[in-house]
Amino acid sequence: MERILVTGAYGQIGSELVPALRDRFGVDNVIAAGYKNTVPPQFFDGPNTDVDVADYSQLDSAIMDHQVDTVYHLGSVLSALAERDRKQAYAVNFSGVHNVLEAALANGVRQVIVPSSIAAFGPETPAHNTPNDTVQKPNTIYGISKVFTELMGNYYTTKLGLDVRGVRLPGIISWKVEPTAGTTDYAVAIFYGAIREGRYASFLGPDTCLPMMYMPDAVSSLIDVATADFDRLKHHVDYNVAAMSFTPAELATAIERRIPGFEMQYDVDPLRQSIADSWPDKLDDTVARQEWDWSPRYDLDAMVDDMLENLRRKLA
Ligand code: AKB
Repeated sequence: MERILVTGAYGQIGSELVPALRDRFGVDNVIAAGYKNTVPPQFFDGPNTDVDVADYSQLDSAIMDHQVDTVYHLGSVLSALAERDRKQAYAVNFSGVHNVLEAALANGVRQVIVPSSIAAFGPETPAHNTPNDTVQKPNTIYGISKVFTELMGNYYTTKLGLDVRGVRLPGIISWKVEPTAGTTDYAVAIFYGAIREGRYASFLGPDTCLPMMYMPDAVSSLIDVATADFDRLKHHVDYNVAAMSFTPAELATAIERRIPGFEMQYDVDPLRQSIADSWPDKLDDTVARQEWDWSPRYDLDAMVDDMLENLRRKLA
């Protein structure tokens, strides 16, 4: 039986991954771990705990106390905040990953799932149809931590026998919980601006093309890679997954088609623009399709329709 611990459980992805895992594996078998957060009411149906991933002993106790055999490690400081607070980024993104892997090994955990990101690529990476296996060399703290995560995960799998898996997530678009501190967050904030005020000022320039994905596909990518047949996998923590790529101007046009009169302005933030400029604009995900049948459901139009419908209902 699966006993799953999810770190970063109350964040943008955790808030949707935990219910999906509870549906599939039973509410009592999925332990949501936040850090100094009040437990959101929608998590009251199952077990919750408080874990600082930068503290090995807290992870060790949570895994032991709840007899965990699988960890989804989502706790992470995102790209823009990591540039501003390198100390916190190091504690969470480097020590946190190391602690999770060591605590998993020490307690006989079967599997660890940990997302990487498009941030694991850098300015020297081919930006168009970025291959799965190519030059990485990111120039951000967050990106460096994701390369560290990929390499450590692959090491623990091949050398130490812990089954570690992960995908390189693009910017994630969702309506339940707003992301904070990322570079791709404009693609969520724009929907709030469009519905509330009919306008939005983007902190990325109009032609900044980035890979993006709608939340249901992101949740599927994590569960699908976790449940894939190990014998088919030639990679472990470093799978490109793609769904759509667009610029702020293209997203604004798609919204304007549904909300006539929507006004897009640009108020570029140099920090986040420079991070975005170092990332690919479109990933080639052939390897994930071949090794575990990855296939996304949402393109730009399907995502915009679904976002507007659900966010209008939420904000009404
Ligand atoms: C960020 O913008 O930092 C994240 C990511 C692409 O990993 N959404």
